[in-house]
Amino acid sequence: MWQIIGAGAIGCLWAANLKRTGQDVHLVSRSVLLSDTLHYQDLQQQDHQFTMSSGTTLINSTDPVLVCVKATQVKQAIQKQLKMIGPQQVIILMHNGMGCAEQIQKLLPNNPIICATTANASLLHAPLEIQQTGLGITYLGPFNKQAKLHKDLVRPLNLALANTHWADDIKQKLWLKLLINIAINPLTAIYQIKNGLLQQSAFEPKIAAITTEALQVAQAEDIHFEESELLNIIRQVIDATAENYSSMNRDIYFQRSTENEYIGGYLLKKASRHNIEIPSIKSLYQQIKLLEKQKL
Ligand code: KPL
Repeated sequence: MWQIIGAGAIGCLWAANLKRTGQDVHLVSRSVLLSDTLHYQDLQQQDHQFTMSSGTTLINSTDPVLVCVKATQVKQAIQKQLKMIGPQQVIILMHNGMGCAEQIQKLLPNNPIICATTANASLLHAPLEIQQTGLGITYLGPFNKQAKLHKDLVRPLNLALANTHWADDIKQKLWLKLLINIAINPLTAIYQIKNGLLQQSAFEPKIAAITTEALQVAQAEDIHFEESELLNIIRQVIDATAENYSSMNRDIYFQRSTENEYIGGYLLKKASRHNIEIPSIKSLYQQIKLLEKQKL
């Protein structure tokens, strides 16, 4: 059985596709869900319904736990389930941004911790009502040495959502996502625009400066990308998601807290450790912080 913490767009997307492929799922949400039916519309606009086991706590201390809450909520979500989590239970963290695995390792020093990143996209229209909006690649990889024994978990996950792979170099994959997120998310949130508007030439020097700074930090962390290649990837993501609003854009729009601390904030912490100045990223970070405060 799979236990999924987080009944948001990504948690429900995995729940639906695991159920679709005959796998057992228990969904853990922050508050009690009023229905036990998960409504799922796939990319072919086919509607599916699944009867879900759900609750506010995990139901066993052995089956793997897939954590699909935002970076800002990961620590709290795990703390809430701490008594239930067994010493060998696998914890899979799937969210934007970086820095959560270190927090969870402190809470659960002996558990296998797997980090994951997905480019699958879905929209949560209402509780337990989702629509898949994009197909993408998912990587899982070990954060600690205990996790290296659990490579087999990708098989059932890949059955649920194709293009799910094990990556021994998960750190590289997470950094790539971070570098994409830092180039797209804060700008689209500050200017309240769709990703596609970043194609305008006015944003080119901004994106270039952000990328150069972020790459300096990556390099200091022994993560290497070719700058022109990375800019190409960022452009491709902007084109592929042109009609979408980034997650940070939506968070600011709906006055929710953002993943700023785990994207720009993470880069700033690493930069300061290596004595690197990253003024463009610092400015984006501060502007997002200000926008977050304005909601109060
Ligand atoms: O991950 C994203 C997000 O919106 O959080 C994309 C679509 C890649 C934009 O950065």
